[in-house]
Formats: sequence, C-alpha cells, structure tokens
Amino acid sequence: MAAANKSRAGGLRLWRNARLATMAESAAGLGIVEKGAVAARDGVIDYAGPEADMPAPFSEGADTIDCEGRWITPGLIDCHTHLVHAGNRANEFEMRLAGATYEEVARAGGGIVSSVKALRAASEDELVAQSLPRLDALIAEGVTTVEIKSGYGLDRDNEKKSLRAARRLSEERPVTVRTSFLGAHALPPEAKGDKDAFVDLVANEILPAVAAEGLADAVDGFCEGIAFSPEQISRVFDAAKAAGLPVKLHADQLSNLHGAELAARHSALSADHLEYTDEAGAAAMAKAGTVATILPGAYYFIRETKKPPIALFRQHGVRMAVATDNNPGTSPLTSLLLTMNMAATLFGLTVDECLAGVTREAARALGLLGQTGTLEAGKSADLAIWNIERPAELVYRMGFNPLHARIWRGQ
Ligand code: DI6
Ligand code: FE
Repeated sequence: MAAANKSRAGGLRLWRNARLATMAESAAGLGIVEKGAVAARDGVIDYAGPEADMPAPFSEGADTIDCEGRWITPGLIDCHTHLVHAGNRANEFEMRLAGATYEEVARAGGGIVSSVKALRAASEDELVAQSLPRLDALIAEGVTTVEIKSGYGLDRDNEKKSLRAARRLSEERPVTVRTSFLGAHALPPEAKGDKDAFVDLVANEILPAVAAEGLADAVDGFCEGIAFSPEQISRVFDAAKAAGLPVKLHADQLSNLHGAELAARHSALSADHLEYTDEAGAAAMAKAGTVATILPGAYYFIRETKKPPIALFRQHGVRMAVATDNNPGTSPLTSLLLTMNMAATLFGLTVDECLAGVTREAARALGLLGQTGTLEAGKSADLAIWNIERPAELVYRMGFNPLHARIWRGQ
C-alpha cells in the first residue's frame, strides 16, 4: 500500500484557483466553472470541476499550481494540417500578386508539383528540421495534439518518409501527433496523366505498405475536379477499410462533387473544407456523425467567395471542427488562434463554436474524443492556461498570444 500511495502522490498534480472552460459535452456552452480546479494523476485527469467540491485525496501530497484566477481550456487540437512539407511557395505568391496567371505559375514550375519535387529531394532529417518551426508555432499557442497528412511524396518511399517524419515530430516535442495517409492528393508527374492507374497504385500498393508499418492513423483523399473523382476516392476508401483504417476527406472545396455524401457513406471521421456542400450533404453528414472541419485559412488565402453552409450544419446538427490546413500552397498558416478569428469573422461561427472546434470537435474529427479535447476525468491532462479575462479574447484578437502555460499529459 505504501508503494501504491507513493506512486500516486508522485504523479499527482493539481491546478487550483482557476476558471475552467471544460468543453464537456454534458455541460451548456463552454462548460464554465468559476473557482475551478483540475487534478491529474500520471498524466490523466482525475477531477475537473469546482475546487470546493473536489474530494480531498486529489489534493493531498499533490504538486500544486496556483493559477491565480487564470482560465484553463483543454489543450488546443489542430485536426487538419499538411505540416510536413519541404520548402515554400512564396515565389508563386509573389508571381500571382504581380499578375501572373495560374498557367504561368505552373509553367514556371509552380503549384503542388513543386512541393512534391522539394519533398522528394529532402531527407527525412531535413523534413523534420523544416517542419519543427511550424510545429513550434502551433505549440506556442497551446496546441497539444496535431494531425499531419502525407500527400507530397506520392510514391511509396516518399509517402512513408513523410509519415515517418511526422511520427518523429512527436519524439522531438511534447505533443500528440496523429497521421493521415493522403496518397490521393495529386497526380505525380510520372503518372503521366493517368489518374486511374495512380489510384490503383495508391489503393493496392502504397496504402497497404503504409498500413503494414503502422505509419497512418487514418486515410484522407482530395475529391475535386483538379484531383480525384468520387469513384476513384471510393476505391481508396475501400482499401482503407480493408486495412482497418478510418477515413477523412477533402470535400467540396472548389466545386460540389458531393464529397460530403461520399464521406458520410464511408462513415468518415470528418469531411473538410465543404465550401460547396449542399443540404443533402449536410444531412448525410449529420446522419453518419461525420464532423465538418472548417478551414478558413485556405478560403482566405485563395480568395474564395463561396462560404461553407454553416447555417445548414447547425440546422442538421453537424459537429464543426476548425483547423489551420497548414500547407505551402493554399494555407501557409500556423496560428490556431488566428484561425478561430477567421472562422468567426469570415463564416460567422460563435465564440463557443470556435472554441469547441479547436478542442472537443477537433478531437472527435480525429477519433480521439475518448482521450482528449475536454477537461473531464479519465482524459489526458492536456491543458492550456491563458492570461485572459474571458474566453472570447481567444477568438477576438489577431496576432496576439495570451498563453501562460501549456500542459501535455500532465507535464
Ligand atoms: N486542398 C488544398 O487546398 C491543398 N490540398 C488540398 O487537398 C493544396 C495543397 C497545395 O497546393 O500544396
Ligand atoms: Fe488540406
């Protein structure tokens, strides 16, 4: 018993004198607790609620932190990124601002293929080194979980290299990384325009190899006129199912190919972008429990004008996550706080929806709701502690970071 007590006390931490936004599903709104406390044992939350109601054993012998009235939210979750990439496309951005057309940019070697070339030329170590500053920018704003996609390798070895680099980032920093295999992202030059043959390669060779090594937690695809058709994506999703992996989809970003319904049909964890989704798509997602991941950074950067149908998502009860979509082509964004401001300003999400979108709903979009995303007993002690007077400040400011401390798995 003595040993058990010792190990319990040894791993016991308490954050007291705090205001909590627990984001618990059972609570109204943000699940606000004034005069709250969070107790954790060995990195797992034992108690989150009013300090006065906390059972005594949670505080006895605990390493105690006085939060001096600061706010605690769940650690933030960026549930859609292409964070592992090589180089950048600032040159393309500059050309376009000077009036170059898409074709001129492409002829000058630009576009997604330039990112594929850069990634293929980079070693795994270089990819890790180039991606760390982006990850650090997210972490500096309280991010404790980040999803990272492949999709710039587009052959077996380079897709594996990206996913290994993504996994390594979680060894370099105290953060949870979830990986998604996005083989069906774009057509590599060597495919010579044959999308069907490339999809066969992705579904029958690359995906099983990636799955066999445990490199992916989910499978993603890009369903779009400039990428892959619903029928082609279905083949990739069938292969994902055979490999036992859940799916997600870049859907209806630039046109309505009914990607939302496709995702729902495959019980996708999430469908992402969704600017062109219609009511049938929203209804199908609600029925399947597929989360709508809203990506205002890409909308802003490509100067899209069609907004995702937020009112339909609300009406049908579709859950909404909010993410950066960090990528070199359409969303070179590494601030989840600014992303929330964009979701509110551009799309009219409320403060509560924005905060749920980067915590509880982002966890749901990754299939991690049982482990993180809210301040509730049994979940990982992933916390963000803020120097703010009210939660709306996290959404309201642009380019200001009020993070006081970030706790990942109790540390
Ligand atoms: N949707 C996008 O907007 C990006 N990928 C995707 O699936 C574009 C990625 C890039 O241009 O590098
Ligand atoms: Fe994306």
